[in-house]
Amino acid sequence: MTEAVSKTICVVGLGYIGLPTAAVLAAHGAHVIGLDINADVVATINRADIHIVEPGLGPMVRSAVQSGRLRATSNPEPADAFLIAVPTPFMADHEPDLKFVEAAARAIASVIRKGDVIILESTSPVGATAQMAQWIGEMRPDLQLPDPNNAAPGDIYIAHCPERVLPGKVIHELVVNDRVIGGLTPACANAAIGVYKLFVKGACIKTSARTAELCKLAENSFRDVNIAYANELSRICDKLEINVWELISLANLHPRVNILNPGPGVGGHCIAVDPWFIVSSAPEEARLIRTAREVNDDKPGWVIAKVDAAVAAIQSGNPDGLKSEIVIGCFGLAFKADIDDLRESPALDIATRLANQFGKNALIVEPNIAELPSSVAISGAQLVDVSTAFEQADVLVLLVDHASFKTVKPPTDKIVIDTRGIWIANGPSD
Ligand code: SAJ
Repeated sequence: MTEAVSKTICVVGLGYIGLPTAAVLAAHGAHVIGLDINADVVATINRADIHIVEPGLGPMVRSAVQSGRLRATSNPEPADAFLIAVPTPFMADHEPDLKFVEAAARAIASVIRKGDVIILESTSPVGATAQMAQWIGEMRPDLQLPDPNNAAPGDIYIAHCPERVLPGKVIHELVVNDRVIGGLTPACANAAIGVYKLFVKGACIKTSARTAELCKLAENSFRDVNIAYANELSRICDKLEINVWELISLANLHPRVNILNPGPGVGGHCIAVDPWFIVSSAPEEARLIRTAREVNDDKPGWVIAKVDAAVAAIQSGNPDGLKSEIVIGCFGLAFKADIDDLRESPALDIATRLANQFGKNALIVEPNIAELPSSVAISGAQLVDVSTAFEQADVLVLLVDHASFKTVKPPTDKIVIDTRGIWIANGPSD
């Protein structure tokens, strides 16, 4: 892979990772075909528009489409390289579900030509890249697959290069982050490096596909374990009546301590999911990783218990009052600050449970969405602005540290449950 201008790259899956990657590749001179099964997504992109919120993405997609360097389709077309960025969720038993990877691999198989590079970017359990190669091989018995046990080169190159970008900073991190590039064979890794060199300014580091797979899972599990520590501390502090935010800021003065922030739980399609892929591969060994997942998954229930206690306190102060008159304000639905992504969001989980209990008396403030999700019980709640919730709610539950929430102060006569530590003071001021 040399000149970007002569290369056609197909990005499979135009979601939170695929679309920015497609746009960045196009901005660096590649001809990009975006492949997605969703006709609405394809139509939106071909209108030079976007269907997700990510800073800087809109203008980039617009110019990529208008310049003719990016085009979306639902029909696989030949390309020099294929980057697969489809979801890898888990099933009810926490086992990884590779059905979207399989569908993507089978979809592109018929258009793969000798010399093509196929890269799995989706976060995957160890062995998934080899499995993907097998699916391609089943569809294309005419192609010699790369084989780590066979010195002869394959007809195509297959690699895993996990995406590592932080939602909210995707456009920047796509270019500057280092990439771990794991080939089924060293030749596969080299070919994949050629693709990333088109747009990555960070280092492109070569390894095996299996190591790259576990590397990504280990990164996100590291963060999950550390957030679990913060979440556990917040429960300990609550029990001991100590301000956890003050405690953490004091502990972090130690030069080798860096405790993360407690919250309402851990969300997103990555950190709340990926550690389970390690647990599933090594259940006996992954004890800490499993416990961290459980600690973080328990946190929404703990927040609900706090709301229940606040409601009980209001009722005990007003025995004639009806529970149905109590109004709860939930601030934030996204899985983290300043994005619109609700996937695996603990805030959405908590707000949904409160909507189940309080119906239209559950007021939701989420500045990044125009309407409440229709598919969940939360639709019985009301989407309102900050001042309405401040005025009408008896209990204010801060769930997401959106920038716009940091600049407002809740009324002092309301009960505040601040899961992110932005409305409560850091400790004694004098
Ligand atoms: N969170 C806390 N406390 C913290 C930090 C985060 O409660 O101190 C919560 C957030 O509110 C959110 C969740 O954790 O609910 C995850 O947020 P995040 O910002 O830690 O991570 P993601 O999911 O947005 O992105 C992560 C990143 N991985 C790491 O930082 C190791 C990113 O680099 C990956 O590319 C991404 O996962 C991914 O796609 O795998």
